[in-house]
Amino acid sequence: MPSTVLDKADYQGGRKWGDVKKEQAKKIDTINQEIIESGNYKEYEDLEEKLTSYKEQFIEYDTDDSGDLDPTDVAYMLEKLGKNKNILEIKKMIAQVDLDGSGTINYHEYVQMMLGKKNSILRIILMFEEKSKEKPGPSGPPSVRKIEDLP
Ligand SMILES: [Ca+2]
Repeated sequence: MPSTVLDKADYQGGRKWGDVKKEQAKKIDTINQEIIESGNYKEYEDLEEKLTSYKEQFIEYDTDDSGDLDPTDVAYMLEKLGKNKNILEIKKMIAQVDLDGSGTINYHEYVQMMLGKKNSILRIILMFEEKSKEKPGPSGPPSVRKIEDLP
């Protein structure tokens, strides 16, 4: 429910805050378009759909709208996913996907983390979350794994 999230944010946080989020969404839309046109990740049939959901996640977790996920943002993200980690663990998780060594995760790094070949703890956690959303209810295969079991 992307648009309602933004609308609601707009409504609650006042105009300026909503504008910042919209501006960010626009920027990421451009990046997503470039990614699609680049032909990278073309093995993913639902690439556009995936990128849209990454955009929404990224904007949601970038709590200070800096354009990067810093350790505070990642802590917030993990907390929302029901996983509390200490700052050292979080810094280690970021380091696994921080390609430019900035200590934060920008959108390019986020996409690379989710779609690239390299595995990381953060990716496993996010993928797990994605899967649990995709297959709701008893029709899916029985799941014995719990989010608590993840590293
Ligand atoms: Ca970085």
